[in-house]
Amino acid sequence: MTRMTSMKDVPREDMLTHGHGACPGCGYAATAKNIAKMLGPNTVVYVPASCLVVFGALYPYSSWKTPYMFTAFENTGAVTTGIKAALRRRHLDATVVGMAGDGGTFDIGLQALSGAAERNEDVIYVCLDNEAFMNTGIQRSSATPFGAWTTTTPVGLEVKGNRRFKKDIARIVADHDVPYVATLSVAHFTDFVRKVQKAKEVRGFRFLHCLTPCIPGWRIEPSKGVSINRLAVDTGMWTLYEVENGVPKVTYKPKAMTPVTEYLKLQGRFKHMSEADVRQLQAWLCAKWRAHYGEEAPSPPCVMPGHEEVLAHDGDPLYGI
Ligand SMILES: Cc1ncc(C[n+]2csc(CCOP(=O)(O)OP(=O)(O)O)c2C)c(N)n1
Ligand code: SF4
Repeated sequence: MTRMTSMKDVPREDMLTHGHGACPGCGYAATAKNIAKMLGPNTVVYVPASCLVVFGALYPYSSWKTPYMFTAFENTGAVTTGIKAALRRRHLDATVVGMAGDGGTFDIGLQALSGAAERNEDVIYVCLDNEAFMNTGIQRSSATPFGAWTTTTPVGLEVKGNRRFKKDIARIVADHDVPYVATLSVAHFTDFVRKVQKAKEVRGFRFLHCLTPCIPGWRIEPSKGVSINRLAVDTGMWTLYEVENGVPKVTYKPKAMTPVTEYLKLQGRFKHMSEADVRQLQAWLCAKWRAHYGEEAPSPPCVMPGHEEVLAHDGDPLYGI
């Protein structure tokens, strides 16, 4: 089968159309729209509680041109499974996709996600990762990066922002031995298109993990989302890879590692970070760089401070506030 590899091959018809209520510049909306466009009209979409449920369809209005369903927050894996089973029962064939936030995926929906992955259900699970529970007012999730301000990881005298490092959800899902897992960025659009197309073709459980900048949550300029996505890859905050039938492959490697400060300084959520915290985050990225790319991380920017001091607390994100 011919694969689409560039912007001009993307279908013109939108499945998530104009009239939705996302903030201008929302990376979540751009990603959902492009994925839905490539999956096409023969698709059933499920969205759990999240920004997308609010800006995409509030009864009696809807921006979806495909059949669309919403029930609850924690069950994307279970509901998509049920939709696929119902279609099969009626001898209908359609792509079934669930599009959930990071809170609904990394945290509250993890059990249903793991169940669907373990059963190798024939659905696509998309995680739109804006690195916090944005819809309810910017609370931390286990996708929130180290150092970020959120309303539940505030900036106090002793602790400044989130103390935990981001969970690697794509690796967790890949460890269920599913046919296809990939990480996506809209700033790398050819790679993005190819991965969605592959997910559409493969049968069994597919997981797409997408980095989606949030304007108020990241405290960024609406025009900066795509460049921030690109910087996320260049600094190692986001790695573009796929795992197909258990075989991992990096799909894009930056020529050089950009210091993480370039990424942090565009976003208000990091503006309080101390030099020690920035060094801590840089060290974590350097370890990640070695793990993903199988090569020594460059020095500079890689300098290793001690890890223990900052992580040695009782697990309460409000500790020390
Ligand atoms: C069981 C349950 N707990 C809490 C909520 C309230 N709630 C609705 S949306 C949301 C946040 C969703 O966060 P995320 O999945 O990251 O998506 P985003 O808002 O960032 O799009 C929460 C906590 C709910 N709807 N159901
Ligand atoms: S709050 Fe963030 S994720 Fe939600 S619609 Fe606005 S920009 Fe998009």
